[in-house]
Amino acid sequence: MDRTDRVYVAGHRGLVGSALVRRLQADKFANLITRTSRELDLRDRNAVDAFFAATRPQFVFLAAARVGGIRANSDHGGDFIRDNLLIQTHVIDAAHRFGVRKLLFFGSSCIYPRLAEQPIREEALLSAPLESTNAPYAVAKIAGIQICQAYRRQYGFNAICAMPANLYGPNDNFDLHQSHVLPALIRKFHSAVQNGDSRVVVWGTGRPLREFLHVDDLAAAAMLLMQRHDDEQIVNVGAGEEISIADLAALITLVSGFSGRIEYDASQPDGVPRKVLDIRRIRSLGWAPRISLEAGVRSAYAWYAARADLLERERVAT
Ligand code: GFB
Repeated sequence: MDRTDRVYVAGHRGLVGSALVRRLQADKFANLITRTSRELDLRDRNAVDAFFAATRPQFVFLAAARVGGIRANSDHGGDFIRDNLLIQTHVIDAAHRFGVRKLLFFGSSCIYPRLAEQPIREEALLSAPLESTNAPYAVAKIAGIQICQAYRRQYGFNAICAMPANLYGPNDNFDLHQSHVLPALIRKFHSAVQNGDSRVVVWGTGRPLREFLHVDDLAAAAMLLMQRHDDEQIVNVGAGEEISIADLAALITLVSGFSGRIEYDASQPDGVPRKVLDIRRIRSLGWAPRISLEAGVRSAYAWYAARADLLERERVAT
């Protein structure tokens, strides 16, 4: 991939897509192609074909997806499986038919079995049952992997797949019903400090273990995979470290300066008990995570704090 190549970032306003755009711009890529979902609905096959015919991208980062946290997944499983199947089928198929040289598809660590051996190796895929709270989303992402692998074998299409851990960073979704735990807790603790509240509610038991990767680290990994990985084997991208939800809440307490108490709402689901990726494969390609969880949480908290009022006004307006 060269600085003059036409590079399409699908989903450029989202957490992953916006990190890729920042990285590509910093690396002086001059021909980036982006479309908002209003300009181009990737669930519409004819619109996707027309877009590829008109713009002829040479490289594609497929970061467009319907994503959300544990509640959004369990309450809207139909939307998650339908939209993701449509988006990825249309984009991968059009990329193949319109001569794209290489495509990178982003999956998720939730593709792995609920009780996979930890740290989770890539070979664990499809070896045991999935976690029920996000099975529709996971099945869609697994289908995306299979499409990439089948197109490589049948058509020689160079599609590769990255499986990130739980991501966070700028342009995350801070909506409390839709979001993942890290942005949700940033927002809850920030608002408690602002309002002088004495308690913050954290969902579940606090015991589940999760691995959080700053999205700028993922963007660096994605660039490396685009340059160096031409293989059907999927590649995990994680921080290689795990933390309990209770310890994450303690970290955000420290960062926010909150001095009240934390209450656990056990009526909310815990999801998988543990989810940490084996990252030996991506490490062997020459990548390592650089942003520590504490530094990343501090910067994500500052990013949110600087925009909290604006984000709230936008929410009320929509
Ligand atoms: O990040 P999260 O929503 O998703 O939740 P998963 C992680 C853990 O944090 C769960 C707890 O045990 C939640 O109960 N938690 C505590 C909270 N407080 C909160 C809160 O205020 N909001 C949220 N959202 N959680 C997702 C999948 O699973 O992981 C997706 O559903 C995707 O499909 C994503 O794969 C990476 O890590 O459980």
